[in-house]
Amino acid sequence: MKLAVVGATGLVGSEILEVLDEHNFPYDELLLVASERSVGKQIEYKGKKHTVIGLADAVAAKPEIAIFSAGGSTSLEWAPKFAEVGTFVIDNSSAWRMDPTKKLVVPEINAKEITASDKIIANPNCSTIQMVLALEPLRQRYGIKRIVVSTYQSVTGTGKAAVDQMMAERAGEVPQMVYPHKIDMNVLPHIDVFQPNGYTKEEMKMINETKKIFGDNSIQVTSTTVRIPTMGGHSEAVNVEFKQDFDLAEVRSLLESAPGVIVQDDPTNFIYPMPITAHKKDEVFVGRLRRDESQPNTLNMWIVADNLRKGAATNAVQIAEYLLEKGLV
Ligand code: A2P
Ligand code: 11C
Repeated sequence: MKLAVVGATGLVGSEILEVLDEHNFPYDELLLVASERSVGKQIEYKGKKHTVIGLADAVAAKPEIAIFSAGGSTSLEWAPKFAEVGTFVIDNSSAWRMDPTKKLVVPEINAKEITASDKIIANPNCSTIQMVLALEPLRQRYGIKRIVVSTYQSVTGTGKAAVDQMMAERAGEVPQMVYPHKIDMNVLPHIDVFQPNGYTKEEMKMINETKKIFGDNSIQVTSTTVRIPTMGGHSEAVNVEFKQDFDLAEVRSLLESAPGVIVQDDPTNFIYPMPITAHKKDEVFVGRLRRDESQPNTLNMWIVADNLRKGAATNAVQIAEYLLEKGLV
């Protein structure tokens, strides 16, 4: 089994390598792929030196699986070339997510939709993944009418250059500006580009991807996505209106038994999810569970996950694991 990691030199790419190692993902050959700038560079991984190769050489090697995290334009151009030689592409970019011919997969929710002919499989946006994973057991039990979400997102979601901007500001150096404003000691109500309807692209991703993953266009979703000067994970305040009333103790127990979800909800002991504790963890953490007393059938919750893990690398590796488990590869 040949496995390619495309974008292996990037933030998500290196997280993918870490998760593959932690999960003991089985492969015979690992191809590390990046842009022409990095071709020939040596990367030490699991005690072995790997030489970075370019995309054309990677296609020629016909890997069974390629996990892509090299941006949308690379995916648009290259994913079909891999698919043509029989590779399953698991793509972290937004390039294919809303294509009706492509599956948008969070394994715990809808991996069973994947068939042998799904050669390009889309990994959802990080802020969408953590929200839908925590909502899924509640959706199954009560049905969802409407979701109102506000996010508090880590600078790691933008990439390495954004981390560098924040750290340079913190050190009193002149930063290379990635954001249109200072990020340290600040909060930006702006993630990705503004759309004609006044929402940002990140907000529209949360709205559209949620409906696609749940396979339900009747769910109403509205979103405000915000960048905060933190690392380690994205946080979300979610207000969800169900179709039926719920019991708070049952909500807690449904979440406690949901795969990939950990409840951290003990306010008297100041226990609730935080990016600092979610960092480097594969799970999604949920807390601050409480009834919205302003309207019926409505719950408030706080959801945190490492955006580079379950929001990107872990979810992609889990899709690859599913392909192996089901004998699709
Ligand atoms: P490179 O390091 O050679 O630029 P990040 O989001 O952290 O900046 O990482 C982006 C990743 O995508 C890097 O591994 C980067 O490689 C890779 N990448 C960017 N553009 C291309 C491209 N045109 N072809 C292949 N890989 C690319
Ligand atoms: C962020 N959610 O935090 C973005 C990063 O569509 O995969 C991931 C963008 C995407 O900035």
